[in-house]
Amino acid sequence: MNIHHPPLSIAALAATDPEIARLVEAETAYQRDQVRLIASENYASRAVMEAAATVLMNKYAEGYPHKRYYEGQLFVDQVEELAQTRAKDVFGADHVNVQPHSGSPANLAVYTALLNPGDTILGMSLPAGGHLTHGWKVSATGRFWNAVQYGVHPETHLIDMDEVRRLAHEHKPKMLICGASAYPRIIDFAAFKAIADEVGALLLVDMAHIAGLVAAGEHPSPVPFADAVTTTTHKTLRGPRGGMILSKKKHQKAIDRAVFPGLQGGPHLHAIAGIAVALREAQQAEFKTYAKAIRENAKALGEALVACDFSLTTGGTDNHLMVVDVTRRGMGGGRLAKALAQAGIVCNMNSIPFDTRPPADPSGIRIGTPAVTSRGMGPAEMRTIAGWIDDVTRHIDDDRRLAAIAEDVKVFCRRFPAPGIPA
Ligand code: DSN
Repeated sequence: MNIHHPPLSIAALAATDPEIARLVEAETAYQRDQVRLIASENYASRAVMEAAATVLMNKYAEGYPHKRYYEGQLFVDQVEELAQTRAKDVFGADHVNVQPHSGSPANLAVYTALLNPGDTILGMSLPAGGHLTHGWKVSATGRFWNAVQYGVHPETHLIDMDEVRRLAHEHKPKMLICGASAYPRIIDFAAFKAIADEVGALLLVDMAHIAGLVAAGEHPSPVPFADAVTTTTHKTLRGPRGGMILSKKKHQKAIDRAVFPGLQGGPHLHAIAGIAVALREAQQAEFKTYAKAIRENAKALGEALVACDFSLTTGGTDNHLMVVDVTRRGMGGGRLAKALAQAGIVCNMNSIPFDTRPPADPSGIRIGTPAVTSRGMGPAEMRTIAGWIDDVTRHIDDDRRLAAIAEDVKVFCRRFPAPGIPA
């Protein structure tokens, strides 16, 4: 192959815009030198980054392959078709739309495709672990649709299927939504489908967090059960930032029309190329090993944290993340997340179900293992990280101690090169 592109370099950027170049370099070093435990983040491969940083960003291609509004689509139709074919292969879907710019627009597209404004939807509430776009009141989805929300059981913190069923029968939603941003257990899609069928509702599954696990068979697939499945492409799936909608054939037309021209103009072909590459990576045997390791690492990290007297909502994790109640260590999650960041360990504060603390300093932190697993870290490293988290908790006001941990973290991280980042 005659490759005209030089390896990714920021030499031209540095010459044209040294301020942005300096910030990109600083962020690169930051991503290299920190333990990144944000459950929704990852490290895209160099191949994905190269695909997303190409001349494909120069194209306008409104429409869909072979049905575009502009001439000159000699190659981009093939790019989009490759992404579609691979997505259908990886997830076993009838139809896929790879154009949504991210997860929230993908959800909005499904709503506008399959519902009328004002229809009733039933989704998981944000404080229970759901997502803004599942009908939370500050989101457009909570304003333009009549959103009813279910939560988790007050004692087990597991999704309360009795409550879901009761609310479904009481409110007769046109669409039932499941999928979560901060839920550490397996979601029973068959049970959601049964409830949707009982009340004649459509089922939307937002699998953004677990898409990589689903691709690798490490979480049951929602595809056989759902009318539509939305996802981002940059979390466990390890692609560039983007979104996809998988759906049953019968919804193809409505969903495609909702994405374009309903909500978006030209698709981001450079992102779609990156998605195609990520999906090719997800077809490889190595990706299955990776997804399995994400879960093993989450389990090891969770057990090590429990051994340090932290408690986990639901008592553990089955997937890539955990929500840690830190209050028994005498502090809130906001204060701990800031101190951890000072020590080179990056996560986010998170409410726990039925939290009585304020959102600015809730009871918990959310921790995920997709990014550290991409660096090749394993259970032994998870125990080291848990030890540092414990250490930070013990010395939360000691800036010198936090700085010393950050130095240790940096040395540790150098042993585990991050995909896409020069060592
Ligand atoms: N912001 C994402 C997350 O962190 O889970 C969800 O959209």
